[in-house]
Amino acid sequence: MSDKTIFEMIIDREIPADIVYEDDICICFHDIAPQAPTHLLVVPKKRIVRIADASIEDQATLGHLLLTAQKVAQQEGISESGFRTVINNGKDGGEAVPHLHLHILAGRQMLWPPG
Ligand code: IU
Repeated sequence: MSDKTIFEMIIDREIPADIVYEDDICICFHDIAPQAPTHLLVVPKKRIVRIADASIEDQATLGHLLLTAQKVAQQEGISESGFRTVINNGKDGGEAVPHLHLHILAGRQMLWPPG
């Protein structure tokens, strides 16, 4: 029984995903249960469990996730109309998968406060 997260299995191509971008540090693919017309996840290849568990050694990786969101937003044509980035952390934050990931949501008007 593998103790990999579902995202590590996607990174290792053990399960399929609709991948739109990949480099040495992260991968980006469409969320399987989209909450907006465009819903992408940017996932570091290094398994940082959640933002609360990140350390100073992860600083470059964390910055890379945001710049990847910028790049993918341009690539996917959602940069001009706008998009939202979200990181869910822990139970009250709505985290379901214990492998850090940045949501990119776009294609409809986002609301505030969020649900
Ligand atoms: P969360 O921030 O941990 O709540 O987000 C996990 C996301 O991972 C959620 O939006 C799921 O729809 C998504 N996801 C996925 O894209 N593919 C999967 O196989 C599984 C979850 I499991």
